[in-house]
Amino acid sequence: MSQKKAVAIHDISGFGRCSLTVALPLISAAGVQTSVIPTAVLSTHTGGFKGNTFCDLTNDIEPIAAHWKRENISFDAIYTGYLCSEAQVLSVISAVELLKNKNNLLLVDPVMGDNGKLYSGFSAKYPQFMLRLCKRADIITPNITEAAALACLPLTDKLDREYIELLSKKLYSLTKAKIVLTGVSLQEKHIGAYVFDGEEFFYISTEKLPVSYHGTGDIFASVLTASLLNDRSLKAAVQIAVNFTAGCIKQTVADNVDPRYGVNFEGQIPNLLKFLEIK
Ligand code: PXL
Repeated sequence: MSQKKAVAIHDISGFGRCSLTVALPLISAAGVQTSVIPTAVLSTHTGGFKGNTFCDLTNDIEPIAAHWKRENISFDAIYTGYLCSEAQVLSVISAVELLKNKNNLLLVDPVMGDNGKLYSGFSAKYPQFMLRLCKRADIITPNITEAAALACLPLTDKLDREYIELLSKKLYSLTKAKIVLTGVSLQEKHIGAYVFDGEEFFYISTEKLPVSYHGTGDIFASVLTASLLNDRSLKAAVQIAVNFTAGCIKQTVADNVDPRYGVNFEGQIPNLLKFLEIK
């Protein structure tokens, strides 16, 4: 069997364990040849450090994809994450149009916000640009804040199955992508992913710890991509991503480090290989 190939399209935040500094090691560790289109270079992510540097690579995105196309380079999966601006989303859509075919997977993590708010720097119009990319996706992995912004639905204080399923169905009707809602907590001590594949719903949860770290969404989506490329079903891949992310968070609580430094996924890579039965 030939080795699978993926391309991760994210920024590279030099410090802070998110975006490409997470996607590249995790998907590579899972045995997948992982290429990257860096969309920007930042000194750190934007979640809590002050005065980060920012070098925008929007103008390189489409030419990189066009070069690969001329070289007949193809991918089994395209995985996009944090994108810095509306113009950058449009460039990524152009790159996707060059790299997507009917056999490969496009997984879009529409990173835009959390806890009811968009991240700093994103305008109220930004979610509608991200929706255009989501419409090309096979799978999307929003959290509740991102899902509500994409679907133009108000957020509710009382998160229950009825709301989650309404939100998922609305997003599915807008995108026709499988919806993997992340960070869903229906009971105080549980958190997990609520999935709608267009036919059925399933919820895969784990113990919820009273902590919040940067980059956990990137770990989840990277491991989901890696597991799908290791021929796991969507259900099995979500289970692996939930278990792996929970293991990273547990380890980081034990490490007791600054939450802006991201989570210790490095120490959990042996578990990823175990989950994927890679020897
Ligand atoms: O983890 C998502 C992410 C990636 N890249 C940058 C970010 C964020 C989230 O805030 O700021 C630059």
